[in-house]
Formats: sequence, structure tokens, C-alpha cells
Amino acid sequence: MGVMRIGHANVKVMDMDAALRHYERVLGLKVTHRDADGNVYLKCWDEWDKYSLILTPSDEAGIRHVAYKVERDADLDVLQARIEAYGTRTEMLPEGTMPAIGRMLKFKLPSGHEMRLYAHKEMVGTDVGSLNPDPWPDDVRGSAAHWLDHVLLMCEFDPERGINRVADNTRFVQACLDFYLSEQLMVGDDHSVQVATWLFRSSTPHDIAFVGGPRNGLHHIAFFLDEWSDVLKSADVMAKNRVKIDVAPTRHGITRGTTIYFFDPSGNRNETFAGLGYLAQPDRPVTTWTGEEIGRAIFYHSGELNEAFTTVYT
Ligand code: M3P
Ligand code: FE
Repeated sequence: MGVMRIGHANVKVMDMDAALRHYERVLGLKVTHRDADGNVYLKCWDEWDKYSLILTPSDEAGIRHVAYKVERDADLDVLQARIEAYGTRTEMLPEGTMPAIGRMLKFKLPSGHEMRLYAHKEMVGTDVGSLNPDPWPDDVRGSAAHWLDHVLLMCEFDPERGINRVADNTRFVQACLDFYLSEQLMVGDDHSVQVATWLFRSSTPHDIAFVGGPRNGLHHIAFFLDEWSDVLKSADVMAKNRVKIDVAPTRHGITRGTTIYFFDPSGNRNETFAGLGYLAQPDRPVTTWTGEEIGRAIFYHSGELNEAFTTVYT
């Protein structure tokens, strides 16, 4: 019941041909649909629903909306009532508003980021099928990402002015959508200010994360790989394709994932990361990182967070 997992991200790109080369060649996604407005829809080989990434032509980069899939259509009515009772306006978009998707519940997180929920998306199957499948397909390119795993949204954070959209969003998704908090980064003299949170509905450490910054935006969309050797290969693929790598392969303290950050040609940050981290269970105690340990929390080996990592985003 309720939210199962991330469904798709709708990202703005400034040069569609360059974006497609990136998401197809470097990440290994495949195009499954195009619409009359020039939007291109793609999926990863290990996803069964028709698409997980929508590229929208634009004169700027960034995210338009992120969508999560709920288990049953009736969940949309239950969640709509809860979100409205929380004081947030919603809109139910009729079936067909987006290709291959049933009705969608649309609303804004307290930060202003648009979120949509849906229960139905056309199922086209994974590239290995579901009858006596091989472990991986032959014709998958580049990093061969398994699936879109999570998004990290940058949220306006200015505690001196009493603005903390990280805390606001966290409270909202916990209260309205039953997300569980797995990890948090606390700053301030008594570690009482929540500057970053990681939350889950699936059984992995995060399906969404919020980090405080100077303005709202997209920090990254992340794609899942199996293991550390796949992360190394993913970095090789990036080097071959002259992709701008932001952070070379390393490990997060938070979530324990092994990771690389890099940019698509429009400057949208991507992540490929490997490992399930740990089995996230609703009754697991929240892991807290304190501000003094922020370096190790984010980049466990170097222990250093470069300024651009939390100030440069789309
Ligand atoms: C992750 C992750 C930031 C931390 C990022 C962590 C932006 O991306 O997958 O755990 O500070
Ligand atoms: Fe991430």
C-alpha cells in the first residue's frame, strides 16, 4: 500500500542530441517513446515499466518533476486526502496526461519541487524478460545502469531567516507519504538543525534525499549498478566519452554506496552508484551524522567535501 518506488524523473536539457548520446551511450538507457512536443522517454534495461527518464527540450537545465509509483490506484485517493488535510493543494491529472500512464496526483513539496504519484504505467518488460531470464542482456551500452534509483533535491536552507525546506520536506513525506527516515545530517551547536535527510519506501537506504542549499534545485539523479567493479567500469565509460566527472569513484559514509558523480551535457548532475548499502527496514534506528563529520559522511575516504559539490547544481 502507498508509495513503492521512484517512477521517473523529468529533466530539462538544452541540446537533445547531446543529451541522448549521453544517456544512451554512457548510462545505457534506451528510447521507448517520443511525443509531439519533443520530449524523449527512456528506460534502463532492468526496469519493466515503459520509462524512467523524460528529457524535455529547454533553454535551461534542471528538474521539472519527479514521480513515484504507488501500489494501487485507490492509494491515490487516500494520499490525496492526506496531502489536502496537511494543507497542501493537489490536482488529479486524468489518465493520458502523460503517455502510457494512468491518472496522476500532482502537488508541490514544501520546497516547491513538483511531485507526482501514479499507479499505472505501461509495462514493457526488462531486456531479459521474465521467463527463464539471463542475468544480463547482450546489447546494453556503457555503464548498463539497472534502474533509476533515487533523486536528491536541493532545498532552500537559511536557518537564520527561519527557512529549512529540508526539514519541511522531510516532515511532509513522512506524514503524508509514509516515507521512513534512514539517515540525517545534523548541524548547529547542539546538532539540532536537519540540513540533509535520506528517506525510503523500498528496502534500500533511500528513494529520495533532501539537502539544504542556497536555492531549490536538482542535485542529482542516480542510477543503480551492481557492484564496485561496475562503478570502475562506469568511470572508464565516462573517460572514453569525455564526460565531465565531478567526483571520481569513492564511497559514501551515508548509505555506504560506492559512487561517481558526473554531469550530463546540460550540466545536470548524475550519479552511478553500486551496492544496496543495507536492508532498510521501517523499524531501523535513524543514523545521524553530525556536522563535524560531514566530509566522511558524504565522501568516506577523503573526508573532504569540496565547496562546489553543494553549491553547483541545476
Ligand atoms: C548521495 C547518496 C550530498 C550527498 C549525497 C549522497 C549531496 O548521493 O546516494 O547517498 O551531500
Ligand atoms: Fe545519490
